[in-house]
Amino acid sequence: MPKLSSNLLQEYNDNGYVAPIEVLSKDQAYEIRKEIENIETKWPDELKGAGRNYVHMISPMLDEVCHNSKMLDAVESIIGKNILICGTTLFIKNPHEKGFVSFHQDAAYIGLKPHNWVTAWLAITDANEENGCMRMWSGSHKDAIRHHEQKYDEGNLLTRGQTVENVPLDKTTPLILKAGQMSLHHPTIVHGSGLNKSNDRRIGFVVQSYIGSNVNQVLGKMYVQQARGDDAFKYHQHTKRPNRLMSSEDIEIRKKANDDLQRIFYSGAIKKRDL
Ligand SMILES: O=C(O)CCC(=O)C(=O)O
Repeated sequence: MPKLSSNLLQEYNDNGYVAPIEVLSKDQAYEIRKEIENIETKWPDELKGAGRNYVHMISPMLDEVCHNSKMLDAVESIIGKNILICGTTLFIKNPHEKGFVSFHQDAAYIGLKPHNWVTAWLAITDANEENGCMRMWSGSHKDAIRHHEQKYDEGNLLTRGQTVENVPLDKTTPLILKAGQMSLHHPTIVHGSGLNKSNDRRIGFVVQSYIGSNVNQVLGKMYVQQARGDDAFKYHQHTKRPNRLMSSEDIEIRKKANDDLQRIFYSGAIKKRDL
């Protein structure tokens, strides 16, 4: 199936997100889960805290996912044909842990301008209300950036616990996905997610985000890969794609990229914390 249909594109424009979009089979998603868990077992420190970012730089399998044509076709319908991958994040919630994501707008702290970008959330496991799927406040992307409290609260998977307060829960929609499906969301939609109350992990692999090549990073430096088209603007550092798991060269570049990303995430913050 090529690009997003006009109905789905309309849905994205009206609601600020669109889902589900079929990307991988359940078995392919399971292979990715095994890859993530293999890295966690063999390199236990690599995916912790800030290490949950830029995993596509050290794993050819996760890199390949970012270049998946079904994802890129849908993304192209939204941001046009010159597409860069400017980051990835693993949002993992283990059972019986206190992980959650406060309601926030990505554009409030990511520093990417103009907002010609879109975030792809790929379910590696099923994501549902029991295990803490994302909830979207439909239509909230049409308003301006809201005030975010910096709460630094325990269990919050966002660096500083950025929070839009008083979100009407009854106006939010759970984004239920099967393993292998993805959602796309707008830079300014208010969204968050609750606790994992199931007995299994909830794993999302998130391309955060796909950006048009006209998008600059106004808070710091970003490391990108060309996914489609070209990059006439040359705002960002281009990196090569990994050709084997955890090569020392890739680990080193990823470390630099992560250090720079932390500077972006903590830009203007009053303090830092160990996630
Ligand atoms: O995975 C989650 O629960 C939240 C992810 C998120 O906030 C995002 O992808 O922008």
